[in-house]
Amino acid sequence: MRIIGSFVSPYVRKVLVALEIKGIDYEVDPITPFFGDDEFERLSPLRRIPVMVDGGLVLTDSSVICAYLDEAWPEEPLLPDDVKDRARARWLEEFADTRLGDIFIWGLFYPRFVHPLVWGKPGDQARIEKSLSTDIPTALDYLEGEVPASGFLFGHFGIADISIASFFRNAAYVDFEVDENLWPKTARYVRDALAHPAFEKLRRLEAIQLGTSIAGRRQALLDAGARLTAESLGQREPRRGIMRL
Ligand SMILES: N[C@@H](CCC(=O)N[C@@H](CS)C(=O)NCC(=O)O)C(=O)O
Repeated sequence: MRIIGSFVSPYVRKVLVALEIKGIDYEVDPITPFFGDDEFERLSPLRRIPVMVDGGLVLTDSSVICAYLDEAWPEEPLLPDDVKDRARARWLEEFADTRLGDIFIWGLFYPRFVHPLVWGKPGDQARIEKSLSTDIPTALDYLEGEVPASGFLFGHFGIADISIASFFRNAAYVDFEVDENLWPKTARYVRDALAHPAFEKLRRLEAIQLGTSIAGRRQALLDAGARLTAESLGQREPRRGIMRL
């Protein structure tokens, strides 16, 4: 099982948490999508991460990959048992991937962190302002009505919890924390979800990915216990994405 994509991507993290929970062995090629080569583009026609390669099966999109993992390895299920709960879990996964992805990644993490790093100039400041003043508060108001006061959604830690929590890790990387006076249930829920051992294990690897120079990164990740692919689909020069940028 090969996962292509940086440890710092919320969508890659979602897949890796699912693999950890299910105890499936995997190797990572931790590339940033903008640095993917021609072979990456062949595997990922939208030039997006994560990509999963399992023997002859190639999948992109974190939700499609997690659904495959859950069907092929049904132990430690990611979805709840009840059919209506399953439907709601899928909706919250979709809400997280689409809306939280838009406001926390494209509206905050990308312009504050990725854009200056990859393209060498500041990201869209007006977009950051709009995210912080309007979009993020509105999404948190919604989540505050959805998440439980204790424990996780639908009784056990699953795909909705993983999908939602993953975006708050990236938010924290660009100094955003949920205000517990305004959204106390969400603040507690996110804190507890990100403290799950699978998220915690990955956080240590993310710290290395973020804090180590490119020259020493591979060895530092290996020393920390990451299993990396022998070959990488990364290249030196960035290319524009084809979906947005
Ligand atoms: N719906 C996709 C979204 C994946 C996604 O947007 N990944 C980002 C990295 S966090 C990416 O590859 N962006 C590059 C681009 O859009 O060009 C999924 O769930 O996997």
